[in-house]
Amino acid sequence: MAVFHHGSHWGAFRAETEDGRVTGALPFAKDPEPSPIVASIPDAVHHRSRIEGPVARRGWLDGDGGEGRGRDSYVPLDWDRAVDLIADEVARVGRDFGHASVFGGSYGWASAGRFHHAKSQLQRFLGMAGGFTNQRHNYSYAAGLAVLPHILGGVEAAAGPVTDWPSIVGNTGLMVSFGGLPVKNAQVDSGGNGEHAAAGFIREAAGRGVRFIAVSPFGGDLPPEVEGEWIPIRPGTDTAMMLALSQVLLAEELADRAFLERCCTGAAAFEASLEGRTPEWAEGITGVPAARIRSLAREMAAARTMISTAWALQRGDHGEQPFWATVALAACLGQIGLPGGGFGFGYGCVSGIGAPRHGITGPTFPIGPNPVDDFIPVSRIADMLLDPGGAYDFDGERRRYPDTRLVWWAGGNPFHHHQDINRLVRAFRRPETVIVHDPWWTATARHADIVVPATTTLERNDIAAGRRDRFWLAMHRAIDPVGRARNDHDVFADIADRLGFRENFTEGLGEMAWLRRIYDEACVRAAEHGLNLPDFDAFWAEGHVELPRPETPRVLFEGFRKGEERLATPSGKIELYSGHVAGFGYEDCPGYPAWLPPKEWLGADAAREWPLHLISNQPATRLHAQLDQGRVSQDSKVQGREPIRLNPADAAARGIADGDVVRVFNGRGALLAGAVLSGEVAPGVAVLATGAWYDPVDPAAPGSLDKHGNPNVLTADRGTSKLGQGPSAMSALVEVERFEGEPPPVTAFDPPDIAA
Ligand SMILES: Nc1nc2c(c(=O)[nH]1)N[C@H]1C(S)=C(S)[C@@H](COP(=O)(O)OP(=O)(O)OC[C@H]3O[C@@H](n4cnc5c(=O)[nH]c(N)nc54)[C@H](O)[C@@H]3O)O[C@H]1N2
Ligand SMILES: Nc1nc2c(c(=O)[nH]1)N[C@H]1C(S)=C(S)[C@@H](COP(=O)(O)OP(=O)(O)OC[C@H]3O[C@@H](n4cnc5c(=O)[nH]c(N)nc54)[C@H](O)[C@@H]3O)O[C@H]1N2
Ligand SMILES: [Mo]
Repeated sequence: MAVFHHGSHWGAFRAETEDGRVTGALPFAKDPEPSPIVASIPDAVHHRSRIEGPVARRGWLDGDGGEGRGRDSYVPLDWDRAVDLIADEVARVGRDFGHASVFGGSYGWASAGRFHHAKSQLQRFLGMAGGFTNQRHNYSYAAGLAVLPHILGGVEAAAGPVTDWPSIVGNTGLMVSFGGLPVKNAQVDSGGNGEHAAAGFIREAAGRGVRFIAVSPFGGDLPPEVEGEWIPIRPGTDTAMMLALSQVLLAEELADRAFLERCCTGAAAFEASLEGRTPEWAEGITGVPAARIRSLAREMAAARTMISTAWALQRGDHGEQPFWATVALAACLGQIGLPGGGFGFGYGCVSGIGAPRHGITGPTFPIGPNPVDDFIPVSRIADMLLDPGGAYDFDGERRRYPDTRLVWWAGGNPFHHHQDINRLVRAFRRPETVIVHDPWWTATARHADIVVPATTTLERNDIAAGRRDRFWLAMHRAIDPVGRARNDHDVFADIADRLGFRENFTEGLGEMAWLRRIYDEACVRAAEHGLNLPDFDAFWAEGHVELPRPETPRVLFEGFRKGEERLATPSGKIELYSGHVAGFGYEDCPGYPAWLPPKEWLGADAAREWPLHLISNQPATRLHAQLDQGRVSQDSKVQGREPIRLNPADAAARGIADGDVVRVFNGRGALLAGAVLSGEVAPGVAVLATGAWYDPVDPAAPGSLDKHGNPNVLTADRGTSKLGQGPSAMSALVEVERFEGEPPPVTAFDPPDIAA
């Protein structure tokens, strides 16, 4: 048996191998709280769902115009032919339609390794091949990324670094979290995660007497050890509660008017907009008793209060508003810029939000320029494909969708991440060619014309270095490539060769030379911060480098509060009213934080037909759709289906028992899931995590039942507003019924038909 240092989004680990197979994944000794999910990695590496070799879709070779995507069989290719076909397509589309017709946004988490990062490899390649249409922002907090620059002059409050946990542990009295502190999510961080510290800091804070309150439709969003208070709320209504809390603070003269005057602009307009926004008004919307809203406002004013709002809240209709209302509420409390006070977005949402760290950028692979400057807001992918040339609004601009001919994805899974998959299926039939690189036969790979089998991280050397993590991790190659899989980089280098720019793409460096170079460049940045790190050979042999924790806790907006810094907003202050946003004239995003009812919520007319609000949160047992084949995810399934959590009263009213297979449906689609009854789910709410692989009963039938439980067959494909155009997955109403009869077997992990 041999052992290899390795890193991943789930944490650092030591891979054990025997006879060329990965047999185990043991946690990293310096990680205080390793994630159990790493145990799934060996299962996935050798799973039957791996793509054995390059293939082309039969209908595409026959010129079917895209009709057969998602249900066709495939023809095996040798690598030379695959590379030729791809090179010819890029050249043809660029020549005949222009490079904006190549869609290379390729959103997705890919793997943690910074060199073999699939999307970066694709985008570097496409930049050199003539350019591509890109995607802007992310599915995580797109509405926040659009609105926060207008309010705060930047996005630090959501992307980090925020006020760190040591500042909270040492100073906070009360932490009020909208959406809770979902530590299940702190098992991961993008790009690598040597230290899982968030849950430990939360326990330490509780031990020091910090009181925790979670406002959420799901009681499981606060770790039980902190013995916090759960205030159930109707999904999608937090803005109303935040406005009412602000109204109480101002009406009862508990607000810090000096702070509002000195550090904010638009406080008077904001206060005027709160006319009638009382706790009684908010109770009718949120379901939270008016008396509790009023008493909470007083408790918040009496303590050093940190407000945390989960990223999830802005993933809904008018998702800009809960973020803006959070800022306004914190401004009324006047503790922004004080240790342990103010607000932050995303505590608990990934491992590194609030983790103490230096601002040193770790090793990164250079992407290079993109000669095409066109982009779409990240989640407008189906709109783009269905409506070439169509006009839309985005953050003050009137834009048009490009005419997409070639879609190329490496390192992402839109048939996991995008809303309204049945619409996406139609959209994916439109382009002339779809190319997908992935190690596994995901639903996205099944919708491709040319499928490129990528290695997994264990089949190559790399470096993980999460931007929010203190560790840079060596990822040692542990086994040979499985099947005929190849590294994305090597495939792009070969395509570049056909197109005449291999040297430019590789810079004449091989894998290890690249790792050495990007490590050395990061060491230069570290030295500028006064840190002298070991040289590459020492790092590679040791398996990791640890950056020390900074000595002083970080406080977001400290310098601004002290008057040492201006914010990059037009006023230089926090904008509770934004003349700029108001000037866009968007009815769905006015110039101040406002309660605008979502299209789908429990107070909408539509709730008479679809009476349950579906929360599709992040899975505790995997990362998105990654590792769904592994033991941790598989052990959580109910009769092979993704578990859906229902309130026992809602289940009883429908004759549903724990462990039943249920059909979940609305006007957009239907799926099967396995019922789990839980008093932690507020009445009228259903919780079904994302990430079960999409598995239609009949891929040829539009809107076919998904046998496995991917919530995105039910979610709506609407932008959050004209400002952010972010994904609004959390605004979806559904109905649930017991599924009668023998449920069809799950076949999501079986490869499609491939000709012998
Ligand atoms: N309903 C609903 N939908 C959501 C969300 C939600 O809360 N609710 N959350 C949204 C959010 S925040 C996000 S970030 C997205 C996540 O969506 P994605 O990031 O697209 O999801 P992943 O499953 O992580 O997809 C990454 C893909 O990269 C592949 N991959 C890994 N390593 C490599 C490699 O080396 N090479 C290649 N070529 N491929 C590789 C993996 O196999 C996997 O298929 O989902 C969004 N969708
Ligand atoms: N294990 C694991 N961890 C992950 C991921 C994963 O796939 N698996 N994905 C990672 C990614 S890409 C991201 S962006 C982050 C996302 O982090 P978040 O977006 O914060 O994660 P979610 O789990 O979607 O939502 C957190 C909680 O918000 C609550 N919530 C939902 N809607 C509402 C609402 O209207 N009001 C209130 N008050 N609460 C609401 C839900 O109960 C949910 O459990 O997670 C990251 N962490
Ligand atoms: Mo995300």
